[in-house]
Amino acid sequence: MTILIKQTLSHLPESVERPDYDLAQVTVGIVHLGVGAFHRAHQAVFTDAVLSRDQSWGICGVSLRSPETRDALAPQDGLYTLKVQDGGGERLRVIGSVVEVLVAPEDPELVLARMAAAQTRIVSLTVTEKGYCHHPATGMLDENHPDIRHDIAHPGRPKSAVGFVVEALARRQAAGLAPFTLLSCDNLPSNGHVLKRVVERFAALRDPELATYVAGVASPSTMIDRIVPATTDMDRASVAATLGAEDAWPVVTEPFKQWVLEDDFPLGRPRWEDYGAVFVHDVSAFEMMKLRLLNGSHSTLAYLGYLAGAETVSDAMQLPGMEELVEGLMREEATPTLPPLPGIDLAQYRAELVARFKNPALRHRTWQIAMDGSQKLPQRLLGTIRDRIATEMPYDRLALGIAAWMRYARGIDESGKAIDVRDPLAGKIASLTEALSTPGEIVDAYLGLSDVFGQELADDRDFRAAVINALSTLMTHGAAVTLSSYGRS
Ligand code: CS2
Repeated sequence: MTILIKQTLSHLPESVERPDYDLAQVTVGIVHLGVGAFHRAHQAVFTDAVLSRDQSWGICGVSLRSPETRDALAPQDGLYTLKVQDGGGERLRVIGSVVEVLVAPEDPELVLARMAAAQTRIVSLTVTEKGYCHHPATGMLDENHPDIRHDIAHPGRPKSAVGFVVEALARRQAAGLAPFTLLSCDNLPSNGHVLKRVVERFAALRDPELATYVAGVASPSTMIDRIVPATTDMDRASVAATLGAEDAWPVVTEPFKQWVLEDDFPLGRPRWEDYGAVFVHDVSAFEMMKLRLLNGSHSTLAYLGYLAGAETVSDAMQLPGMEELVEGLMREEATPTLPPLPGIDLAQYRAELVARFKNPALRHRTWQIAMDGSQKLPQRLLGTIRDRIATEMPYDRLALGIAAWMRYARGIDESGKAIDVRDPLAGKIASLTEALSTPGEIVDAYLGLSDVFGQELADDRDFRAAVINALSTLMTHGAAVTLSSYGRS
């Protein structure tokens, strides 16, 4: 079978959408750090649409670790297929906006050169929560992080996203260029502020003059939403069958997509609003809505679902009691903590979320969402719990989500089998809790992780009691039985 390349575009079936612009005219305007499936199913798609009218916004994607994406896309002229699917069917579209993929560890110099080039006006990031090398509980740069220490010692050969951004900014300063706009697209509250704070601190550790330049960088916050499971071989086979050409790395996603951004791009930006993005003055209320409703319930259902034997989110939604738990968590516990969102119908948003989670066409593994809980739970569940405590309101379902993470992250499932826990704190958690057996001891060990819980929450006796209670139920009855108690009687 032929492969997906520029020359095969004209032979694809008519139903497949493809770039309607001249790929040869596209130049790089954006360098994106973390060119994974999420970026390729979201920002790269909005940008692809913009390229029809303005070809100066091509994307240079950078992988900070592995060469896999580059190895897949380079032989395909950067082209890949987006497969959008739900129970009602599927649509295929070939995306041409990622014009180049670089692998940072292979050639950090080339990555820095692209970032420092005058034509690069935006550096965007999807590097996941842990990629910010910050303390999740406080948002401050973790100055002892091994990659940060490395990048301070070797600024010209960085490893971390923070190190790349600051070195590229230093080169722009030296060249007399204005800074690019930084655009964090990760699931962190005030992601632009978090990013700005860590890069400013890192720059200050390097040199005060650089810190002054970095202080002037624009770093708008964004809320970004689309569910994008990891691509499987089955997806590859099904895309190839429809295309009549092989695509080494298509991405599969849902029809829904949302992008809300603050409009602060001193060097200009693509007109993403022409294709559905929304520009607002302050994005924080939207971020909070998404993190607390979508991601908070996503994590809760991932831990409980995994423990109860559900491989995917849609399977987990079929477990007796799960839908009621998720609905109750969102409506009764999380929604009252949200700031006002004029023009947003939260009941409709929640109903849409439940339908998205139930999308049977997406095989989104609970294991995938369960990753990096120590980095995710502070903004997904713990902030909500803090607000509930402050208003003296109950938070049983949120506490169950935390307890389910604690049960999961110890690394043994309900039948005694090992769980492949992926989390920067996995080793620490295993060694802290290994010898413990009672829910009280286990919860206390976890609460000692100040990077996750901070001090105040760890000291809150009612919170401790609520989590112990939930963990004890989980340990005694298992996740499936615990969940079923939420079912409608
Ligand atoms: C998920 C998110 O993996 C996870 O932790 O909760 O990636 C989620 O699918 C996206 O935020 C949806 O926009």
